[in-house]
Amino acid sequence: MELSDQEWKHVLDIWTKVESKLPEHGHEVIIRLLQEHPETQERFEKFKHMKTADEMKSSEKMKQHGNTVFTALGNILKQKGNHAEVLKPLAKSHALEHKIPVKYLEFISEIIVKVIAEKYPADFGADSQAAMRKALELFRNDMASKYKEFGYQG
Ligand code: 6CQ
Repeated sequence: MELSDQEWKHVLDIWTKVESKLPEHGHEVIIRLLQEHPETQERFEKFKHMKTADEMKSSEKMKQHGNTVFTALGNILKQKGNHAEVLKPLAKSHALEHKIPVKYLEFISEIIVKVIAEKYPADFGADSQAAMRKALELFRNDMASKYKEFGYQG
């Protein structure tokens, strides 16, 4: 799977907007992930005790994790598909240490697109959304093949 130059431009243009509030948007994605897919909450030692969305919203630690996940994702997207080197340590930790199935990567991808669409409706039209979905699918596919190299079926 490949993205055209135009598709990468869509992805990176919208990402510039996301970067203006990177920790906040990342924080929101985590809250939505844990609320919509409670099984994912079990994977986070630091967050699994949290019971309400309000508790999650007021958590500075969760906001820092929002920054972590979105900084890493931005670094990957900016490689425009040539992300093997950046992906390898991430695939290794998510396969062997955190044990994150590909299904959970699908959950988070869908939420990322939804959250960006809500925040930037005027700048994230159908073409940009389709391009972002494709970039996230490429990311997931490459994570999944690295998972297998590390012996995790995901
Ligand atoms: C991740 C995901 C979210 C928030 C933060 C990280 C939503 O406390 C800790 O040390 C956390 C260890 C950890 C766990 C349990 C961790 C580290 N992740 C998870 C779980 Fe990942 N992650 C995901 C990404 C897909 C877009 C990206 C870019 C990313 C980055 N991670 C999960 C999880 C559970 C359901 C998902 C779907 C997921 C996806 N994650 C961690 C990172 C980075 C950069 C790091 C720290 C370095 C490392 O590799 O451990």
